[in-house]
Amino acid sequence: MTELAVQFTAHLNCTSRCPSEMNVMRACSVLRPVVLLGPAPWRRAHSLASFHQASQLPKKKFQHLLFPQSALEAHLVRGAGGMNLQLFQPSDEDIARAEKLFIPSPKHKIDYSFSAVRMEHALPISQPEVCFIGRSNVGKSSLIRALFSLAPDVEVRVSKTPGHTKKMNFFTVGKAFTLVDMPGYGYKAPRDFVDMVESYLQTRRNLVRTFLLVDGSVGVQEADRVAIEMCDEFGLPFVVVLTKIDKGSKGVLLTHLLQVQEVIEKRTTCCYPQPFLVSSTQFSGIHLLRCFIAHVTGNILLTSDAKGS
Ligand SMILES: Nc1nc2c(ncn2[C@@H]2O[C@H](COP(=O)(O)OP(=O)(O)O)[C@@H](O)[C@H]2O)c(=O)[nH]1
Ligand SMILES: [Mg+2]
Repeated sequence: MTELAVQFTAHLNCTSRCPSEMNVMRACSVLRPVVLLGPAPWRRAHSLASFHQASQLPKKKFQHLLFPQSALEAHLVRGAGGMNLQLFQPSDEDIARAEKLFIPSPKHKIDYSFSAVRMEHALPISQPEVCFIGRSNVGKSSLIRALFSLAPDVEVRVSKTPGHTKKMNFFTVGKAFTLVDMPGYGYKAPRDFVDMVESYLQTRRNLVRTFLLVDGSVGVQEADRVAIEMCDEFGLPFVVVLTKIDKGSKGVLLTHLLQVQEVIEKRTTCCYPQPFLVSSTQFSGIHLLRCFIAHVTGNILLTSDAKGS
């Protein structure tokens, strides 16, 4: 285990589990968790889930919904940290094209695929993969649910209690890519988190981008710093996503955004310079993130006037 991994383990508040309980958990992990996942015909998409619906908003609101950082720019001192906020700037057409990937059809099925608690259970897949990691309760599952809100049959469980997701949950998006919801670290993280997540991040060949979520209402915590260092040490191309930007004041969010930018600039070499801002409840930044995922998985080429990565 690397030194970082040892440090990382120290951040986990592990609950002891008896061997038989672990065996049951492992055995269950290869089975489809029907209790949690399955058709949910009663679920309605968010009212701003589609680009078309969102485009009915007044112009400024629409702009802030697509590019939440634009609402903060007026508060940034010129030249002080704002320079990387608009690095990925797709056109409306790119965003609309990317959205098609997130809409299921008989030829393009979007579905929960399988869960795994160990790398041996993670079936090798050739299509590009993206994964979402972050502290428990940072909003991983909520974000994935928002990304998939145009596919209401995809059930992504969001819990009120921290530490719910103890497995890697794999979702397939047709033949285009797979998306993985990783177990959270920090409070109540599963004991075998390091084994599972570390080996996943180090060995998953088709992993094209790791999205590391940081709670925008609390800023970078020690466990986040360790995770950032770990991704960088592994040489993974990763992106920081600030979640829950609807919570708290603009001032607090701005402080945390500048803090994240400083960490990216001074402490990383593999991190995409622009942090993404999202609110899964208000749908801010979700359209942009869908487009970024479509772009990094090689599923869309940006129009020539757009700015890519
Ligand atoms: N206000 C707000 N709450 C959120 C947002 N995203 C998630 N939450 C809440 O944060 C809690 C943890 O979310 P969850 O997605 O389960 O986090 P996970 O443990 O990282 O998967 C839940 O109570 C969510 O309702 C958001 O964008 N805004
Ligand atoms: Mg979760």
